[in-house]
Amino acid sequence: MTGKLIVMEGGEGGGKTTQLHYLHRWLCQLPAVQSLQAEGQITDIVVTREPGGTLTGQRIRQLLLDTSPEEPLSDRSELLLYAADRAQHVDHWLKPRLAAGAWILCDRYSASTVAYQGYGRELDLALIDQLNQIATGGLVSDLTLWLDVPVEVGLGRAQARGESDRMEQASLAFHHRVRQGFSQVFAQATYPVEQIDAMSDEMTVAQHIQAAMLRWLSQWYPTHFSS
Ligand code: T5A
Repeated sequence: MTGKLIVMEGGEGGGKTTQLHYLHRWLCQLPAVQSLQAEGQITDIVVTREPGGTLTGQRIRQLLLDTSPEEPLSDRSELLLYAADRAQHVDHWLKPRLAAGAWILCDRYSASTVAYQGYGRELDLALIDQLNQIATGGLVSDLTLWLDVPVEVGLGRAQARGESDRMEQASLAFHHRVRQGFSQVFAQATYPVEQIDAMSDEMTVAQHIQAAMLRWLSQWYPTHFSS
């Protein structure tokens, strides 16, 4: 793989989607990034998400987030649908672009399944680990940015937007377990993780993310980014 997979993770309303778009705009405007593009070291900088990064994934996303399904989704069905979405995304979207040299900014990845289905739904963590292995085909992120915010604050932001989806409607206890799950997963992660305090206003959070990115960019591309 010659590109970079940069993942944004966290609970509801942490501001991942907002920050992914700020990050995308900021990266595209950096002179050092433009040089890397001119030299052909980066082909493209693109944004995607899970669930729903592919056409098949968009259909799976509808099944997962529908608030009034014809029949309730069981927890195991939910787990398998997230895994199917990821397998499709990895094979048909992420791997080909990474192989071509793209930087991919991805809204959620495998840690979400451990946090939500493992800790939130309390499904077997070893089974989830195996499923993640199958779904990712071993593809891990080059950098994960964990936007951490207290559960009540994040849910409050998500609910202030209006309608909530099926996952947002889960109990407060569920979302507390999810936050605990992220903290456990990232404490044991074998890939780089930067914890970002997402309590501040959007611009301050964006600055924290940019500072974290610059630390990694100067490791990855020392000739283009001075540390
Ligand atoms: N899921 C996903 C699993 O259960 N297992 C899995 O394996 C995977 C991959 C996805 C759902 O699926 C679950 C997790 C999710 O429940 P989604 O719609 O993609 O559904 O949900 P989220 O990823 O949670 O997206 P949200 O849009 O709800 O949250 P974001 O992206 O963290 O937050 P964002 O940027 O949309 O902001 C939310 C609101 O807060 C405001 C924004 O303007 C917006 O109104 N905001 C701020 N307000 C104050 N201060 C800040 N710093 C703010 N930043 C944003």
